[in-house]
Amino acid sequence: MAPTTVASLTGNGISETSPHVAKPLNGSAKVDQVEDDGEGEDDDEAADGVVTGGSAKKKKKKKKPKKRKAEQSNPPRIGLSKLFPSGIYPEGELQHYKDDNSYRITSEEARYLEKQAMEDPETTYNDIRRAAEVHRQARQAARKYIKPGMAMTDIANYIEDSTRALVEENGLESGVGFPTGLSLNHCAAHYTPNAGDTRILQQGDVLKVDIGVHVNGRICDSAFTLNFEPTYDKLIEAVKAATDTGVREAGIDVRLGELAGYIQETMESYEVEVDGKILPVKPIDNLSGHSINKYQIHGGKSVMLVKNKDQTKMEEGDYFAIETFGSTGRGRIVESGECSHYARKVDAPNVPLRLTSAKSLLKSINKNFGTLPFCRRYLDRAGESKYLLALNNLVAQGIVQDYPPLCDQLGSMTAQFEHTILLRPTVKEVVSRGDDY
Ligand code: 57R
Ligand code: CO
Repeated sequence: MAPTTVASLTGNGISETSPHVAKPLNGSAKVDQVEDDGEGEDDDEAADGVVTGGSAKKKKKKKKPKKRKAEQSNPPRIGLSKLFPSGIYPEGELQHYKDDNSYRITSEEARYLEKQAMEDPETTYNDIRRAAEVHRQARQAARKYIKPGMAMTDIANYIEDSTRALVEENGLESGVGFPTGLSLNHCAAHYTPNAGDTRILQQGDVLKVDIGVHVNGRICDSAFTLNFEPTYDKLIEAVKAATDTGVREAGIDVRLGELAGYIQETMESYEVEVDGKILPVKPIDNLSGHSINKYQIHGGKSVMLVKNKDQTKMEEGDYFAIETFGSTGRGRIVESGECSHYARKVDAPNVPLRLTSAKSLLKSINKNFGTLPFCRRYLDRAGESKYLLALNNLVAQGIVQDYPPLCDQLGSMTAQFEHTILLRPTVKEVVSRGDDY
């Protein structure tokens, strides 16, 4: 794992001691230490049956209330504002910028800029960190819960019910960031069950779990791959390493085409042995990571997985999803199968809709999702029914984008890992890093 040091960002109010600085990432879900009113003490004292009579008893020294860590429930249902009464959420993993950008750590000007750059950065950072802590706690439970033999629909509902409870879902202020991706085997992205999907997770499946959480439109987008037998362990190891290379090499002024080259190099340095045959691990050359904007999952900058001539630079303040996909197949996806994923276009054309059902469906989409991605199950949940004609009409009018499942060739296996990173002026923060990946 990349070296991580929490540089003492003194001078801009973010000093070691300030609550902003994350404690080393420990296993258990991080929470604020909560005062223990000590009441319990007495009770259990009583509990151990020692009955003490009359006030004569020597004045017992009031024991200092012991700090007790409020734990997340299982399944996770405790809103994080209860576990972080300070309202301050932990910083992610900090990685220093490479040599030519190291001046940034010190220069007063950089920190001044940080202050000016965005509407109060601390608010934005804190929203991102709250979404990231929800992500860590929801996935921690999901990784324990998901077992072969389960229906994909139940797995989706388990994850989304956790996310909605932990983020304390509240309309467009906080909630699920996009449909829970549960793409299987040769399918790499954009599959989630629709109503009526009876698919069951199999022992030999390779499952990509892509979870999105947002707070005030700040989306934490992070994904991991699960397998339940060792055949494709090497494929998964390759993709985890390729994503960590992308995260480590990302930085201010880094060119997207070059970053893709570093990712490709790591990915292609692995091979997988399947039934005695050695298969190279290929980066999927028509999938990518992406910049993220407020309420917009794809912010327009794509980090491809194969070296290319894209001279576009990463910039100070950029917020990126670094995700890589590896395959034992062609290393190229095509759209295939029934569509579940949709999103209203940010710059949707304002065309008159003749279909009244399309008009009311668009109203519901604007009210419930705005430009955040959604899936058919979320329309069902919002009380919409018999909406397919209207939905396809909105797609045909170019108001809503459809995102069909993206799959390599049948028989191949694909894996994915993804982290969200924040290019702060002074340091790079891997907001979604956890002790799991
Ligand atoms: O991150 C409708 C969603 N995204 C959910 C996530 O890469 C996304 O196609 C979009 O729900 C919509 C890709 N890149 C080309 C632009 C080269 C895919 C794969 C990764 C994923 C899921 C993604 C992609 N495109 N947008 C974010
Ligand atoms: Co993504």
